[in-house]
Amino acid sequence: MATYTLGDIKHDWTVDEIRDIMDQPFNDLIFQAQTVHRMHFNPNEVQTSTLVNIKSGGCAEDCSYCSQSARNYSGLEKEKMIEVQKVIEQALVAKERGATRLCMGAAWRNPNKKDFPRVLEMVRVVKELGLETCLTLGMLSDEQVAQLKEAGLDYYNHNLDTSEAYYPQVITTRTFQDRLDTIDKIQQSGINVCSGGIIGMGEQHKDRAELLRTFGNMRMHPNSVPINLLVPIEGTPLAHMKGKTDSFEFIRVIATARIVMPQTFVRLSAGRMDLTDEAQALCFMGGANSIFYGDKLLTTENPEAGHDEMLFEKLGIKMQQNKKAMAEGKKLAEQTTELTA
Ligand code: SAM
Ligand code: DTB
Ligand code: SF4
Repeated sequence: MATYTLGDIKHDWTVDEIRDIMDQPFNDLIFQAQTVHRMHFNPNEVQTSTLVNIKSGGCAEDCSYCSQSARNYSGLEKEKMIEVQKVIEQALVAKERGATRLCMGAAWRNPNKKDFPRVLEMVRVVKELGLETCLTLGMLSDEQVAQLKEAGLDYYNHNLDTSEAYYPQVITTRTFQDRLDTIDKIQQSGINVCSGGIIGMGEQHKDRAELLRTFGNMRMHPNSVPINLLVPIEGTPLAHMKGKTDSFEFIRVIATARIVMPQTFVRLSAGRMDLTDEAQALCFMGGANSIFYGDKLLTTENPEAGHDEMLFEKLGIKMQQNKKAMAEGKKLAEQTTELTA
């Protein structure tokens, strides 16, 4: 018997409570998750973020899922950081398609001093365009966090990926505690935290419950929790995991995240190429209310924007509106002229 009320914001989850939620009959789980979802959100609205890879490949970390680690043999070329102009171009496309947030990712263990001013500039110009800004750059110094706050960064993404116990099986060049420390710094600065995980790396059911417990017991729940289905990439140590994850298990994790963190945006993230439209619809029923939107993730494919629009249409889902840009009343054409002049 549950000793809490569904929909309450609580920070003292036990792993047994989370497993009881996750393991109940599928229909009961989806019903509970949808009930909680409706207490805090419009059930027919989904937030959309578009990814831009601002620095590709050659990363010093050894994340065994990632095409961008210098230790993996995915065939991805190491590239220099892209120009601000390129970010503007991609931001304009994302905005025109209706995305509300631009998430800029870099294949770094941490940003270096030389590149950082350009990152700050990217935050400023994307904000100018009326999009919300998100960065994911690895670990940050206190000074860098303060500079990002000053530049007006809205969100910082820093995933825990898996349970503390399974973490060393996936990454050895940093610890779970390193990740928690960075998240804590971001949270203290007042920048919104986006932190999630990956399902399908060989972790067990209990590791997924443990990961959700870590998020659920944070002093403040992350503002958004991306749940990624592993994209198995040739040349990475996890390439053999292709086709190994049951989509119902993935949907169970999404629905459990919704119940554990009632006010958090739960993002149906990487891996949608391997999920049917019906499986994705079950994720939305289970309380997912955010996606990565746009034809590409960082280095791999994502469903085409047009396909997502068709799916939303079939489900009667509306994309969350870009209220900031609308309030400013700026026309895209005017901004394009201003920023590309
Ligand atoms: N280097 C930074 C870091 O690791 O924090 C930012 C970029 S990194 C690519 C962002 C996140 O993408 C990772 O933490 C991981 O959760 C996710 N990711 C990377 N490769 C993935 C894959 N093949 N499948 C699913 N998720 C993946
Ligand atoms: C997140 O949780 N997933 C995104 C974003 N945050 C940075 C990245 C997914 C990457 C998938 C594999 C690739 O495209 O390289
Ligand atoms: Fe580097 Fe991030 Fe990829 Fe890990 S996930 S190898 S830190 S880019």
